[in-house]
Amino acid sequence: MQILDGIKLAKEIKQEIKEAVEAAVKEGKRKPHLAAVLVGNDGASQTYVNNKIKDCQQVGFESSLVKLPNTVSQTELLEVIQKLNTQENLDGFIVQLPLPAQIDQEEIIEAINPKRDVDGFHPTNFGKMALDMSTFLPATPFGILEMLDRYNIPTRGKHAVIIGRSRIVGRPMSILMGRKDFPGNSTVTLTHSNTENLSYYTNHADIVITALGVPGFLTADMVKEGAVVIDVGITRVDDDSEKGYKLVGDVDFENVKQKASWITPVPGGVGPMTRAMLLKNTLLAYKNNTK
Ligand code: L34
Repeated sequence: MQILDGIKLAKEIKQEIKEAVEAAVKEGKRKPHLAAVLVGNDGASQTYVNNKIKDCQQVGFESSLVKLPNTVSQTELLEVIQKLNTQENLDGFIVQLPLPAQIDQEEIIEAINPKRDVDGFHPTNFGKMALDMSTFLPATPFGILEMLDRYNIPTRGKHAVIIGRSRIVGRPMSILMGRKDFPGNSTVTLTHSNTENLSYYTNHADIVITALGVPGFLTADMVKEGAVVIDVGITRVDDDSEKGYKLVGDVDFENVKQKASWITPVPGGVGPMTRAMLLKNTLLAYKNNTK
């Protein structure tokens, strides 16, 4: 078993981005600028967004954090988005999900200027992605592709089984793994909560990608010897550590790792890659804006 080290790769990617920024600034250009909208005070969302802001500082991006209360209305949030859509010298922004129940998430995502949608969530960008057109790829699937690429994991002709069909991970992942490209060219099975006999599919998978949010869901008996296992799940589970919780993936890591050829840890796997790809998308938006 070998570890797909998301922390190490993210560091390499951030170094590359930092050098690109330094080169642009040397030419007299402004710095790339990313904004993040954080609604409410969910602990995990706060951590992720704070880390995204720190990442910006590390690579030399400008960053802005827009914090809104949990009680924000649809209209207020739409107003914030309209400002970010046109604010000068801003390259991209994200609205961290999930949003509170009173908010219509689809309407919010559709209100984002697709050229600034560095999450790649807008229907225009999702459509371009699905049609192999150049666009912002959603950061988590993009991060997984980058991992497979940089570790040279064979994907062509392989059977990739994805568990979960969310709009931000499972569904785009299924499209990207099936593209005529590397990484890609896989035969894809997209499984979900209504799949009958799930372990039949996972047992016939060369690559398993779990994006469920159910701790320890994928057990060793569900995995083929030598499979590549990518764990997108990240759930806070209470314990008696100082923090009061630990992070647990969808994969029963200790047992599955004995059978897997390659496996991502949680934490330190897909999460850091997601953040690195957000920076990559922001750099792309910046290049589009400053060429
Ligand atoms: N709009 N909402 C929007 N864009 C996104 O791309 C996200 N996602 C998901 C949730 N909502 C979103 C993220 O940013 C999940 N996600 C995300 C980002 C980073 C990390 C995990 C999930 C991450 O950095 N994970 C670290 C541990 C961090 C910790 O200490 O909690 C890891 O090593 O896995």
